[in-house]
Amino acid sequence: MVLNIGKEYNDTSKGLIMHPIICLTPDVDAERDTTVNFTYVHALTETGAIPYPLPYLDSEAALEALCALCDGFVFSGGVDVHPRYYGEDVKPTCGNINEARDTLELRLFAAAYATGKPILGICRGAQLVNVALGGTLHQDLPSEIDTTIAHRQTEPKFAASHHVSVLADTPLHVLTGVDRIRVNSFHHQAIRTLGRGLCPMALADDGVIEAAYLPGERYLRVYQWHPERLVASCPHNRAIFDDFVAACAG
Ligand SMILES: [Mn+2]
Repeated sequence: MVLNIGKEYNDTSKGLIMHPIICLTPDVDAERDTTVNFTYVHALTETGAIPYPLPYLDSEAALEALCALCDGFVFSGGVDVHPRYYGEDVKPTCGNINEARDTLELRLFAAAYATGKPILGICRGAQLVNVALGGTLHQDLPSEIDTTIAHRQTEPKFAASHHVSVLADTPLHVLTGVDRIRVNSFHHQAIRTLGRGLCPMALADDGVIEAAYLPGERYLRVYQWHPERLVASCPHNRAIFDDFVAACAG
């Protein structure tokens, strides 16, 4: 919620710090009960934001009203998006699907996108955002591309396991100033074709799109890896959250 008390509230030279409220998508169970993963909460609070875990809302009016109150949106990791949303049948290699979560997040995306406020997608969240913008996914990366990279790493989730190349002239390159970042990786799906307007921002060495963004004024960035688990160990991943939270506070 942006308090309407003017620019002074966000003027750090006066020791005042803005804490943007960021809507965080949860996992949804069969009862429509929701849970959030603490690592996202921690990354957001570490970088100055206040996470608001989204409940399952079946009222579109409530969802729109909530979007008006929040300063930004994080679409979090989780199970596979139903392939019907990109015009495919479910292949045997597709993983678990959560239709309630698909419904909630696709509704949220539409309402959030309409506000023009910053959007960050992580792992499933990257895939969800891509599909919401008309893109498609690999239903099962290991069986659909030729790769030697273990995108479902066996290392602990806080450990980086493969490199990505950061593409020149992208926001991630401007932000980090480096051409290569080591990232963690626990996904068996990935973006196959990019949604409307999305541009690649980082690629794995096998060509998998590991990050993408919308050029222009709007802040919409998605990451296939989990920067929220690397904020303490990697300044580049910390910068991803710092930058997003600053955009939400702006
Ligand atoms: Mn990967």
